[in-house]
Amino acid sequence: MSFEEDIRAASDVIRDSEEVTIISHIDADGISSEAILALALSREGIRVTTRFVRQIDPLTLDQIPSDSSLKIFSDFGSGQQEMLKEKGLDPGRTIILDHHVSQPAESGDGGDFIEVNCLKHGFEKMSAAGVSYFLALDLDSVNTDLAKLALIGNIGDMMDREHLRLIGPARDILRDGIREGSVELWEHDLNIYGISTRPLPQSVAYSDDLDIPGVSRDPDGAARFLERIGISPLSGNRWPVWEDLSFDQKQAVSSAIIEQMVAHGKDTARLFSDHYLFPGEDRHQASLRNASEFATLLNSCGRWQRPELGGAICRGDRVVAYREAEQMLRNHRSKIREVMLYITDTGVTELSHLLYIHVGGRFPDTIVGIGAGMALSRLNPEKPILIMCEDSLDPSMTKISMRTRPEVVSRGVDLQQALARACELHEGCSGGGHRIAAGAFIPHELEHAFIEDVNRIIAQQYAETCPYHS
Ligand SMILES: [Mn+2]
Repeated sequence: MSFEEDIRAASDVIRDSEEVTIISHIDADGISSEAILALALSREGIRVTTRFVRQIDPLTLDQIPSDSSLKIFSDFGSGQQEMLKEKGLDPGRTIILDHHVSQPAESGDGGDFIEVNCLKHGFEKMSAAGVSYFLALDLDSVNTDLAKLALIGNIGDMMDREHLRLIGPARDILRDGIREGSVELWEHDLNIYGISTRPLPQSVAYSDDLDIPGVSRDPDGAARFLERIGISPLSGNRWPVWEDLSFDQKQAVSSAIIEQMVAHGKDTARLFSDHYLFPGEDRHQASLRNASEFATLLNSCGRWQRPELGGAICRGDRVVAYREAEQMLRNHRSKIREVMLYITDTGVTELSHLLYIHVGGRFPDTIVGIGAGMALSRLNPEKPILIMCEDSLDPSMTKISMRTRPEVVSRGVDLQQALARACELHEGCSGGGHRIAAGAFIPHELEHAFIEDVNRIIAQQYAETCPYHS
């Protein structure tokens, strides 16, 4: 069946239902995906209840009511079909909307869930929010106003990072958003994060993708660099954000950065990327004014066990939920900074093909991966980083998070595959994710062997991509 036919099969079942339970993931993609589904289904007069969970496992599956409602799993489920079957979910009354690698039961028993997975149709650069959006559109073409939420989910899952723009069906969602008026595309703009909230020197200094001599990882150097081109703090000594600059000022900054990079022989291939702006959002609520910062806000809600707060913001709450989420975002940022500083101060252990560190129970396991990603740009960005911590739900288990950079992925490294392969070698391990960021849960006592395996598998990945590499 084609992607469209899979969508149609799912929407037919939904139309015939009076009551739906959505089970969604707690990250930005899961939260926006849930909001798209809940809004679209409510518009059809369907009663919706939602459960947000961190991952699908026997424990979280117990939270799902065993009533007659249609169950929709979003942002997971494809890889857990056997478990869903074991838990007694009726395949004919269960829809899976996912974009992760599908693992139907080997017996062929259990692969009969109603599944819409864009990855199966070759759409690698679309997330669950994208799948949910196309489903919403199939229910009613009026749902194009949900395009904005779909973009947030896609950006939250970094679907734009490899090509520095959205491609494929995600690009069609973007077109809907622009046509509908809620989205503005800034094409081929400077590849920095925080264009609506971050003081410019910070934004330019901490771009993951740019290596600008004298500027990168040095906000003071970045400030001096900007002042030389005539960009200076506004009144009250506050630096403008990228969004505040005029077209000419942006041109001046971009040219100066190119000049500086070229003069030092740096690769400028990742200098520009697309930005997705939301002009309808208030400037005083700047973290909602572009897709990547909006996604960060949703992620922080999920990571601090308040996904429903993110859900309320997706549904339009700009007062109570927004205020609380902003507070959470501030806390989120300072905690991630603590993780990052802990990693850089403590130092990592370096193996031939990865860096690793164990942070024990010092930090919430929901943010260590992000902290590791931030630390990576200050360590040896050539190698992926693997961070371990205690699993908050089960202290006998270790949670593993891995992060790397787009250049490393383009050389053949696939973290999702590396962790999945290592999990196959040991009992009681489970893992998943994406090429650039992935995670796993393993029994505490396997840590050492597991890391050695991951290191060896990554070495193999390099060898497979570049067989003559010495
Ligand atoms: Mn996702």
